[in-house]
Amino acid sequence: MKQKVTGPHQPLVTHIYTADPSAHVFEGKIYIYPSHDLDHDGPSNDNGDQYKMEDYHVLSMDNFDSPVVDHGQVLHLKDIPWASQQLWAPDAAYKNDTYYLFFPARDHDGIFRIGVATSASPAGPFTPQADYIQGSFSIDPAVFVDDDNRAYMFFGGLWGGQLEKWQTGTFEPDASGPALDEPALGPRAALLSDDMLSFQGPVQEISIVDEEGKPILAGDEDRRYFEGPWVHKYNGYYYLSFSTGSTHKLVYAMSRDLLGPYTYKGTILTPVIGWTTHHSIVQFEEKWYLFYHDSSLSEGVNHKRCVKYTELEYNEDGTIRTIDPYK
Ligand code: FUB
Repeated sequence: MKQKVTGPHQPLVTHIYTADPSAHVFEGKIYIYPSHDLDHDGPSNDNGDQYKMEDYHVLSMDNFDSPVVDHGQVLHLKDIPWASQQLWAPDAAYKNDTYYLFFPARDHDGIFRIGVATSASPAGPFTPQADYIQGSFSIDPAVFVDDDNRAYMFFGGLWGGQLEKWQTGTFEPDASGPALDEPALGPRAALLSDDMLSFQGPVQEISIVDEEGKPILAGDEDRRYFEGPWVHKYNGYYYLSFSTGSTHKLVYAMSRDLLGPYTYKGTILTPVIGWTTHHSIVQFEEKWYLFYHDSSLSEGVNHKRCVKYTELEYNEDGTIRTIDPYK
């Protein structure tokens, strides 16, 4: 299935609902690994039960003037032995001549875990491992392969993503988040093993601080971490970008060290149509691009989203220019 791209801030495809785009350049082309939103009219709640996705498709483009190719279904819930429901935001990585698809899903106890599937091709299909990554939890994996070829997974999301329930290191079903005047929960990161199939190091919490080095607080909903982490590197700085959830922004923080602490810098994307906002940042040839989603294709239904892109620009000092998706 091929569809002509109509340009920046337009849906990449319209034949299915897509969200949570993780974009990468593999084999000289742009590959996008989105969630595939189910078209249903069931109720919505803060637990995210409306996001009941069952499979993944892979999209690709030769460049930004060529059609988008939908490579079809590359992985289905029924083929993942450990997963019971909700294939949420995935990411992909390349190493060892293999393409890896990392994805969250609820296990058979209803607890979000993160799994991995492999393929010889960036377009899939992907074969899942029999079990989830031991030690993984919560949602929204984003895998960053650094210049030294070491790969780290960043992950975690509040509310339906269950991050609050892991503050003690084990799953506490009734746990809630920190008090509003306490440091916000940060995303988690773990070093992946050389074969990319397990965690090689401990899961660490990533600290996000303000310009004075003070932790961003849980009540600071304009700046605190909510979900959807993404890490990229530009001019010697690591950039950690993420969704603020309840205030619907994509924001970012910068650090000289991959594992932080990260200093909060500002907003990348102002709120989109729909509750969630989720993104990735990728360089293609000389330019940088932001891939994101909104709910414009369904005229505002939160769980019927569409993936879009636009160019992302830096200021001289490395800060990112704020993008308004509708200007
Ligand atoms: O698509 C399901 C969930 O919604 C994702 O995992 C979150 O990042 C949010 O976009």
